[in-house]
Amino acid sequence: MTELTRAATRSARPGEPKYQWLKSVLIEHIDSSLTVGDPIPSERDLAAEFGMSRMTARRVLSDLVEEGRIERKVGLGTFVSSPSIRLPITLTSFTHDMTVRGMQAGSRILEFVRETPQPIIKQQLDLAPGAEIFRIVRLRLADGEPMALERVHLDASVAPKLTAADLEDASLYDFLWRSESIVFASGTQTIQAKNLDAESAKLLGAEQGDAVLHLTRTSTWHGRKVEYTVSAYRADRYELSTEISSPQ
Ligand code: 16G
Repeated sequence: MTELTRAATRSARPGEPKYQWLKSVLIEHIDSSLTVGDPIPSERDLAAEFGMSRMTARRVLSDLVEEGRIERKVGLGTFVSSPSIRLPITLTSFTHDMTVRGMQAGSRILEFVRETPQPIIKQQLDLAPGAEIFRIVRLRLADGEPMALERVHLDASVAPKLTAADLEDASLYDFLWRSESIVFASGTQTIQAKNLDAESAKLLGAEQGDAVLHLTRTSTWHGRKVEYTVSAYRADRYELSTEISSPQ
């Protein structure tokens, strides 16, 4: 008897439909005994072990795939998948978004330079001639795992004392608040689906061509555009969510 069938026998409820029974047993087994990447028994093994039709076992597995609990890898089998992180579309920081999910936010700084911006950035931030920016490229981590690549362009005049050391595993938005009393109150954000290039894929521990959520954010402080950031979030780990309301 496998660990799974032992758990199933313990939790069997008389009269419960087989579909429901297998689904709750698998969810309980994934949550209590398995971790991301562990294999799930095949539809044929489940049907034999649980004394049900393959069609019922297939339906349960398909539902769990749809719910993001497990994933099928062609030719290899079915495995426990990483749960998606639901991100609200608000003006919060990466550190905040991970902290409220009980995860430890981190950063690897790949570039930190103060420079005269490219014309496109100058235009995005409405900068005066001669103005400088901080261009900061960071790999963002959650519990040590690469999650997103961020390219921040920050109007240097609002935080002239900022150094790379201030952002070592630390929040830019926290620094702006503590050091300059800056809190972004509004902005715009656009979201596109893109595929990873080879270099970004390597940094994110993904494959070239994998899907990413490409987010572009402009953040405003006292009516002034201060931050223009382009980020690539791993599409296998994130889903975006927003409140919706009627147009009236
Ligand atoms: C988020 C923002 C990014 C901001 C960063 C600050 C998106 C798409 N981007 O990742 O614009 O610079 O948070 O994070 O949401 P931090 O305060 O943790 O450094």
